[in-house]
Amino acid sequence: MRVYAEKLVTCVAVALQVVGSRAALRRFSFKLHSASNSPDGFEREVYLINGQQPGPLIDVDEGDDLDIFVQNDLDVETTIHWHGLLQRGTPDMDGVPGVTQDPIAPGGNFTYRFSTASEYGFFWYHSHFRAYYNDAIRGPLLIRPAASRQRPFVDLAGNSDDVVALLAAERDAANILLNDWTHELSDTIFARYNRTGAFPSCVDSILANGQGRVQCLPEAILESGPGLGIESEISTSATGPSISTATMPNMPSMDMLDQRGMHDMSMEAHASSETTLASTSMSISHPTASSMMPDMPGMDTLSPRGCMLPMMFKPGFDISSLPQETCTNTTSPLLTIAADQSRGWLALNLVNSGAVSALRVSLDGHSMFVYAADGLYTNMQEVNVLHMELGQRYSVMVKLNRAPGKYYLRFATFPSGDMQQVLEGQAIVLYNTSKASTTNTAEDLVSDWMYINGSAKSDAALLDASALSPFEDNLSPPSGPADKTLSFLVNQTDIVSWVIDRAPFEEPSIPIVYGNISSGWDSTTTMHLPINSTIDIIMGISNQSLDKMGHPIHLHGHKFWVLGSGVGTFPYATIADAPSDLINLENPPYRDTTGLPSQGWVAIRYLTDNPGAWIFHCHLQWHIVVGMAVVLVEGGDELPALVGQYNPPPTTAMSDTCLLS
Ligand SMILES: *[C@@H]1O[C@H](CO)[C@@H](O)[C@H](O)[C@H]1NC(C)=O
Ligand SMILES: *[C@@H]1O[C@H](CO)[C@@H](O)[C@H](O)[C@H]1NC(C)=O
Ligand SMILES: *[C@@H]1O[C@H](CO)[C@@H](O)[C@H](O)[C@H]1NC(C)=O
Ligand SMILES: *[C@@H]1O[C@H](CO)[C@@H](O)[C@H](O)[C@H]1NC(C)=O
Ligand SMILES: *[C@@H]1O[C@H](CO)[C@@H](O)[C@H](O)[C@H]1NC(C)=O
Ligand SMILES: *[C@@H]1O[C@H](CO)[C@@H](O)[C@H](O)[C@H]1NC(C)=O
Ligand SMILES: *[C@@H]1O[C@H](CO)[C@@H](O)[C@H](O)[C@H]1NC(C)=O
Ligand SMILES: *[C@@H]1O[C@H](CO)[C@@H](O)[C@H](O)[C@H]1NC(C)=O
Ligand SMILES: *[C@@H]1O[C@H](CO)[C@@H](O)[C@H](O)[C@H]1NC(C)=O
Ligand SMILES: [Cu+2]
Repeated sequence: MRVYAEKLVTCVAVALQVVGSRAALRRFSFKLHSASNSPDGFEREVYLINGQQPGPLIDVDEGDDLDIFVQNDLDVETTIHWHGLLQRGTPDMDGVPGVTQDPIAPGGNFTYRFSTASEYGFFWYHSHFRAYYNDAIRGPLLIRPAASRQRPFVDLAGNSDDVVALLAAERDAANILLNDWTHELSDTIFARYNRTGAFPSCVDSILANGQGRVQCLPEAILESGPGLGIESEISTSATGPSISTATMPNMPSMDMLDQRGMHDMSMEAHASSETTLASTSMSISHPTASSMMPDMPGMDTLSPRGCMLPMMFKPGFDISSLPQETCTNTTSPLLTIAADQSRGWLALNLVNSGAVSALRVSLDGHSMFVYAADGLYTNMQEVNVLHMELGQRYSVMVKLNRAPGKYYLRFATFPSGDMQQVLEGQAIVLYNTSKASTTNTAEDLVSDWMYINGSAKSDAALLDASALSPFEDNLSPPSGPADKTLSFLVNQTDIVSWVIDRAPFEEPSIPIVYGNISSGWDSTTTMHLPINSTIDIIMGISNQSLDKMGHPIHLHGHKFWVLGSGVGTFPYATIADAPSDLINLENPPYRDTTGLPSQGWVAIRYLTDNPGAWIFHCHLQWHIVVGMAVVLVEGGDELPALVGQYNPPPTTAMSDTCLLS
C-alpha cells in the first residue's frame, strides 16, 4: 500500500451568519481511519483524519462556534480533545474518556459543539484515548484574534508600512506541528513497556507537519554520548525552561546544572533509583556492570538511535528482552516553509505535539521574537532557542533580513532527567529561491544556535519561559492568599505506574462530569473544589519516586498562572508562606501547559470560574496512559444543568463485524 492519497470528506466550513452577531457557526467533518504512510521514509500503519497527517487545520475567527462531527472508522476507541480551549459552558465537549464523555466506539460518531468566545491564538487537537495521538490523530487549530486586540509585535515596526507587514505575517503564519515519531503503533509500544518495564523514550525521528527523515548519528557521536565529545560553552544568557532565576537557598542554580550537563543528573537519578529498588522486587539492569561507574569509558555510549539504554526493567527482563535496535538513514523530503523576503517578516505558530520528547527549536541565522505562548499574546522576548514542553505552543516573528536562501529550522530532543536521546530534525525556511531547486541542504551555512543534543550554544539566547508575562491588561492573578492549596508529590510508585497524587487515575465507566452516578465522582483521584475561588497547586517530586525526571503538566478547562518553579524541594505549605523572591504574583506567565523540572517544583494558580470536571495530567503519553492524572471538579452543583442526563452510548455503535458475527 502506498501513501494514503484518497480524498475523503474534506473540511467543509459552512459559515452560517448568526443574525445580530459577528460569530459564525463553523462546521467540520472528521473521518478517522487506518492507513499506511511513510512520513519519515519508513512505512507503517497510521491513524489519520480525512487522509491527512497532520489532521486538517481548523481555522476560525474569535467568537465563532464550532461543530465538529467525528466519525470513528478505526477499529479502536477514541475521543478528540481541543488542547487549551476552555469549553466554558460545555464541559462535556472536552474529549476526555471517563471524565467528560464515553469513548467513541469503532463505527461510532460524536459531534463536538463549543464556542470560542473570548479565546484566540494557536491551539491543537488530538486523540485523548490511550496514546493514539502518537499514531497521528492530531492537528492544528487556529482561532484568529479579533482585529480590535492589540498586537505585541507592532513594537517591532520601524514605520507604518512595517505594521502592515507584521500584521500580514501574523495572518499568513505557518502553522507547524512538531512531534517525535516512532515506527511502531502506540499499542505495540505500550504493550512492550507494560510487559518489560523498559521505558519507551527512544524515538525514530522528529516530524514537522508530517515530514521528516531518519538521521542516524555518526559513529563518533554514538561513542561520545550526549556530550557529543565537543569542548563547548553552553549559553548562560537565560535560565532554563520555566525555571525562575530565583533558586532555593543551597540549591544549585539552573546555570550550574546546565553546565554540569543533564547527564550528570541522570546518573544521580539512576543511582537513587537503584537504592530505592534494592528493597523491592524490581531490578535495574545495565548493559555492562561498569556502566554505573561515573568515570568509566563507555558509560555514555548511545544506542543506534542515539538513546541512553533503559535502566529499569520488570523482574525477569533485561535489555535482551527488547527488539534489537537498528537505525537506517532515509532521504525523504523535509518540510519547506516558503518565505518572501519582500514581505519583511515571517510568523511561525509552533507546537510540540509529540509523545515523549521535550524539544529545543531554533532557526539558523535568525532571531525569533516570541509574541504568544499557548495562544495568548505575551510581552515579547527575542530568543535564538525555544524550549518546548509537550503540548506547549509558541508564536514567533522572524525578520527576513538575510540573503535569500535556505535556512534550517532545527528541532532537537532535550533530556529530562534520565530520558536522554540525541536527535535533531529539520525543516527548511526557503526565501526567494524557487522550490524546484531545493536540494534539502541549507546552502547558506550561517550560524546555528544549538548543538544537536538541544543545548544552546554560548552566543544563543535561550527562552526564559518564566519571563513571558501576558501582553494584555487584567491578566494578573489575585494577589492574596489562595482559598485552597493542593500539594501534589509526583511519584513513580511502580515500574509502570506514575501518579500525580498517591494513586493512579483509572477511567470510570460513566464519565465523572455526570456526577455521582459515576464511580469516579468519589475516587481518591477526584478533588472537589469550591467555585469562584483561587486555587493554588504546588507540585514537587517525591523523594521516594523511582525516577525523578521532569514532567510537562497540562490542566484542562483553564489557563493558569505559573507563579514559580525551581530545582530542589519547595518546603512551604502555601504560596503565602514562601519568600517573595520565589513567587511571582505580579506578572506571571498565563498558559495551559508548563514544565515541572526534574527533581524540582512548580507552583500554579487559577480561578474556578468554569464548572466542569477537568483532568490535570502529565502530557508525556506513557505517563498519562498508566494513570498520571487527577480530576479537578469545580461547580459540581451546576453540572447537571450544563450536561444534562447521562445517556449510555448506543450499543449499535459497535463495528459492523460485531453485528455480522
Ligand atoms: C451517528 O451515530 C448514531 C448512533 O449513535 C447514528 O444514529 C447516526 O446515524 C450516526 N450519524 C452519522 C452521520 O453517521
Ligand atoms: C499491563 O500488564 C498487566 C499485568 O502486568 C495487565 O494486568 C494489564 O492489563 C496490562 N495493561 C494493558 C493496557 O495491557
Ligand atoms: C547515517 O548518515 C550519517 C550522515 O551521513 C552518517 O554519519 C551515519 O554513519 C549514517 N548511519 C548509518 C547507520 O547509516
Ligand atoms: C550537548 O553537547 C555539548 C557540546 O559537547 C555539551 O557541552 C552539553 O553538555 C551537551 N548537553 C547535554 C544536555 O548533554
Ligand atoms: C522575492 O520574491 C518576491 C516574489 O516571490 C519578489 O516580489 C521580491 O521582490 C523578491 N525579493 C527580493 C529581495 O529578491
Ligand atoms: C511513592 O511511592 C512509593 C512506592 O509505592 C511509596 O512507598 C511512597 O510512600 C510514595 N510516596 C509518596 C509521597 O506518595
Ligand atoms: C447524588 O447527587 C444527587 C444530586 O446531585 C443527590 O440527590 C443524591 O443524594 C446523590 N447520591 C448519592 C449516593 O450521594
Ligand atoms: C460565580 O461567579 C459568577 C460570575 O461572577 C456568578 O455568575 C456565579 O453566580 C458565581 N457562582 C457562585 C456559586 O457563587
Ligand atoms: C523525603 O520527604 C519527606 C516528606 O517530604 C521528608 O520528611 C524526608 O525527610 C525526605 N527524605 C529525604 C531522604 O530527603
Ligand atoms: Cu510525566
